[in-house]
Order: sequence, then structure tokens, then C-alpha cells
Amino acid sequence: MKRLLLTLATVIVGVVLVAGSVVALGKGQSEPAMISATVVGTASTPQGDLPHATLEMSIYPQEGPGNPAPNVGASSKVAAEQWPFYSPSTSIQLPANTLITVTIHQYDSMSPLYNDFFARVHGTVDGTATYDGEGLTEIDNAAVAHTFTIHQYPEATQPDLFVSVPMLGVANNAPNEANGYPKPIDITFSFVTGDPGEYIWNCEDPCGSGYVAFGGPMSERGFMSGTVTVV
Ligand SMILES: [Cu+2]
Repeated sequence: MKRLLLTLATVIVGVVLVAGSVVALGKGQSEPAMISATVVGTASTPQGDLPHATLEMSIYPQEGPGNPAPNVGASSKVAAEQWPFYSPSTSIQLPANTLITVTIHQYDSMSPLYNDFFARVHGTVDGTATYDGEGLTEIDNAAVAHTFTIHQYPEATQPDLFVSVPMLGVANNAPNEANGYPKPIDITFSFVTGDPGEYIWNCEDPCGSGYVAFGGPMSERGFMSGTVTVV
């Protein structure tokens, strides 16, 4: 009986500790505001004529004057000031059954990938992305700064959506311009959404801190990962 009570008490203490940590860790965090792709017209695609929407984002190497780090309750505000981040938000909403053209102004330097798979372009309409106007199906593994990778939840039964585009890094010695950042590389790619669904996206490049560089901005919301809601 004594043993049973002791076991029960241990289990209860465990449950309280886990629940307490979840509440405490979740409290400071807030979801970034949603950004939406804007419908600009129609476009012919391999799936026929579809609405065409555009979305513009930037990737900064760290916060700068007048460009603060995401205000999402990072575990360390001081550390977060040095973290790379997607801007203006990592919460993305896209219209369903639409051609989406994403333009990303990429200001960060290179950090080589662990896996060549993510140096290749996947899931775009013609299998390419353009880098300052040049269409490519892949870039050099060592020249990747980040990736923009949309994928499913593992148990999902919703329409398949997988898009992964490597973000080319600026040269590590590129001089800064007046805004405190080097001249960005403009990366553009297009893909077609299906019916509504909830997806996630993240960077697959070891651009963070801590263990194998997948901590810091890579493990906290609002910097290198977020949601894609197709509506
Ligand atoms: Cu990254």
C-alpha cells in the first residue's frame, strides 16, 4: 500500500512539473501577426487558369536600426537581438487553389547545409527559383543561408503541399549599406496551393545557436519557422 501511494505521489509530482513547465514556457510566447498573400490577377498554370497572389518577405541576419527582432517573447531578448529572422511575420495565410508567387529579399550570409536535399528547389511550378533574376533548380550547398520549407503535419490527411527553396546567402564580406545590412539577394518562386489546409514551414539550414546550430532562432517560434494556413 505504502509503495502504491509513493508511486502515485511520484506520478502526480511528475504531471504537475510537466504541466507547470508547459504553462510557464508558453506564457511569454505570442504568435506573430498573420500576413496574407495578395491576389493580383489570374495566371495560366499547369493546372489551368488560376487566381494569382503575391507575398513579399525579407530575411535579416539580426535586428537593425528601426528593424527590431520579432516581438514574440523569445527566451532571451538579448540573444534574440542577434538572431536571423524572417520578416514581417512567420504566420502566413494563402488563398486556396491559387498560384502563389513569393519574393524574398535575403540579407544574410552563408552557413552550409548538412543535407544537399535542401540545396535543391522542390515543389515550385517549373522546379526553379530565381536568384536576382537567374532561374536555378539548385544552388551550392555551401552558399545556402536559410531555406523556406513548407510541409505537412505527419498525420495529415489534407491536400499534399511540399515546397522547399534554398535561400542564397550574400558574401560573408559583403559591405553594409546605409540600412546596416548588405545588398540583399532577391529570390522569387511560385507554387500552386490546393484546397484549404494547415501547414507548417521552417528553415532547414543550421543557422541557429546551441546544439548543431539548431537552437536559438531555429527552436523558437517567430524567427525561422511558422505556420502556413491555406484558406
Ligand atoms: Cu535559417
